[in-house]
Amino acid sequence: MRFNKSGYSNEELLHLYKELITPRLIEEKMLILLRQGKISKWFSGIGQEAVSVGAVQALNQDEYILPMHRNLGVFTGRNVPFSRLFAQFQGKLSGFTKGRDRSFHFGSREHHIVGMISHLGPQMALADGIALANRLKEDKKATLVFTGDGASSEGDFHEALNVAAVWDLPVIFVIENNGYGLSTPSHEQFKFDSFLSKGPAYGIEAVQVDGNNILEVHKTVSHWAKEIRKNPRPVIVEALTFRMRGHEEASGTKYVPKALMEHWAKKDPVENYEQYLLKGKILTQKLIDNYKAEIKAEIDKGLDTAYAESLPEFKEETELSDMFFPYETRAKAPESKTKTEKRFVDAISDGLKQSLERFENLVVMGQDIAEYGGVFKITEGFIDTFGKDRIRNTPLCESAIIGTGLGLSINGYKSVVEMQFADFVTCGFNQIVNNLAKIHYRWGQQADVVVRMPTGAGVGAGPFHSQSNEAWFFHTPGLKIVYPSNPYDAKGLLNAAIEDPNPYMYFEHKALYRSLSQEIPDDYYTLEVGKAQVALEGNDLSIVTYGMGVHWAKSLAEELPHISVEVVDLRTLSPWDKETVSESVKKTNKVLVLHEDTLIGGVGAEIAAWISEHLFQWLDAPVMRLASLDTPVPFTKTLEENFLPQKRLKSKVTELYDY
Ligand SMILES: Cc1ncc(C[n+]2csc(CCOP(=O)(O)OP(=O)(O)O)c2C)c(N)n1
Repeated sequence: MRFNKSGYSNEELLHLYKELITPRLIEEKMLILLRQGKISKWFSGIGQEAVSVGAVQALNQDEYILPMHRNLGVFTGRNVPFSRLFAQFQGKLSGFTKGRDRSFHFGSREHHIVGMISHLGPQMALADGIALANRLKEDKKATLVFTGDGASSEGDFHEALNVAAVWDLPVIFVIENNGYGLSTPSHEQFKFDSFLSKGPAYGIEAVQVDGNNILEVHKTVSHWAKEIRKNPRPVIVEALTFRMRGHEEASGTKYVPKALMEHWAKKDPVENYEQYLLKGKILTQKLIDNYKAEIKAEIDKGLDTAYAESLPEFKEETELSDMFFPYETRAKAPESKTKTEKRFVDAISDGLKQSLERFENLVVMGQDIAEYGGVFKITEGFIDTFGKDRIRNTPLCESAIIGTGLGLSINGYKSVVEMQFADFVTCGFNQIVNNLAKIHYRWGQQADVVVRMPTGAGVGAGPFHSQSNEAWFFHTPGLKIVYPSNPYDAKGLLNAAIEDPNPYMYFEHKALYRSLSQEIPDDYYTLEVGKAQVALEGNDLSIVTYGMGVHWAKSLAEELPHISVEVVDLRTLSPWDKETVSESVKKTNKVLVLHEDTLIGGVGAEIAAWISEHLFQWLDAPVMRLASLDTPVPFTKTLEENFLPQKRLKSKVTELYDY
């Protein structure tokens, strides 16, 4: 291995040496503890330390770095106290996740580290968002994210690189190519020889380094960090390296040919650098001994502190309240009383525009939303007022854009992400349910992102442009869900969702966009999230519903004047308003839960179960449900009309009334 120390002082060379041996010494200790059964799982980075250490040492301390599962050197390089690091590994309170997530699955804003989720690839889009925030602030910072060669097969890899390329985001994508993804060798993972070919493919630069050579890694990353701070753009750095131990300790390395192991053993990053420094008389055996003694003492001290701490006590209230960034939603009244008749679609547009005026750090992203104004024209004309930096046309990649939203949030921005149709959220599903929804619970990071969801059927658009999919998110702890049924609520709830630094799914029914108008305040206002509304008062029975269901219920009530129907519009699905529902059920003693989404496992199932359990003594009839058929949404009018529940509503309500 050839080292080139030109440009480095002896002090710098020794600093890198010390940084390089630190993760190695920690790992050696961890392996002993693992054998003693004192820790449960360990993902070893032995053999790969020069990549993490070289990279983290090349960045400034206030630049974000996004490590994966073998990047211990990033944490030691950012001076994360050992006691906290070990407490984290042991699931203790003084770690970073209050015992809620394991190993390296955490971030720390203080250390400008954003840890991974198990799914690997989604990490890369977060780097895009962080870098976008840096670009918008013009603060000349670089961001660095790691990925393995295995994870490069995930769609997220492609999406994140493509977005970074198109938007010239200052991100260093370090691909640690260690030849295997768990047991799968590279030739079964991809068909190309080197990640260098990915550079031209994305229209960006790509370089390759010997990932076991600390000076080469450090020099290359330093060079590119300087370059992209000055002239923002992404770069791929492929680091060739090798994992000397099993994927995780229990899985072993039997699948690795012996000769390959021996080849890489000779290239050990720590030993080679040590020998180089010894030969050059920059390092002495005495210094090595001193360094090692000092680090080992620190490790032992950190371990003692971590072991002395008991496991966190379970407090249900804390577990639940930590799901969200603490924020109280209060309704804000409009400043003046002036009102204008607005369609549903215009109310959303109005709210979004006023939120953009109010929050200078709000960025709106979506497909075709800039010059074109979005397929539903909600952002029409916005670029003239707010510019293309804040009203961003995105490539066609829901996952990367939602991940970018989270990255923006980490770096101080708010975002609204428009799904062109709610159906397409499936392509960004992982980022929503595993990243946005869980990040605050895991390590206290807010996800200040609103995902706008043009939803619903009745427009002859078939199975992939008509779905109601709120139940997928309703089942996921950590998301707030609002679903307005009228223009007034649409504007007030959108503003409220944007103000709140927590993740929101905002459902807007396409069939209401241009069919429903109402006088709404001209000024900015918000509505309280989590509050239902009695949309129609009645005494004989309650219909608990939301969205289009509110309109079906109200028109049926007109059709059946002999039945006094009460309609409860939930407006917010997560959290839903149990109090208003209870009051209504206690008054009418009969209840139908109605929604446009399909029946099985729908939102109505939860509400009906809750009513049955908690209001049983108030009921004069079984809790009934009505929803769409359990099929995809059909295209042709005659089929779609009968798929939807409206045609069955009259007989269901009559059945309930007669019970
Ligand atoms: C989406 C997803 N699929 C599968 C896994 C299981 N898994 C964890 S790590 C890994 C291999 C990753 O290989 P690579 O990206 O090369 O990183 P390395 O472990 O070699 O450092 C696999 C298959 C996972 N964590 N996430």
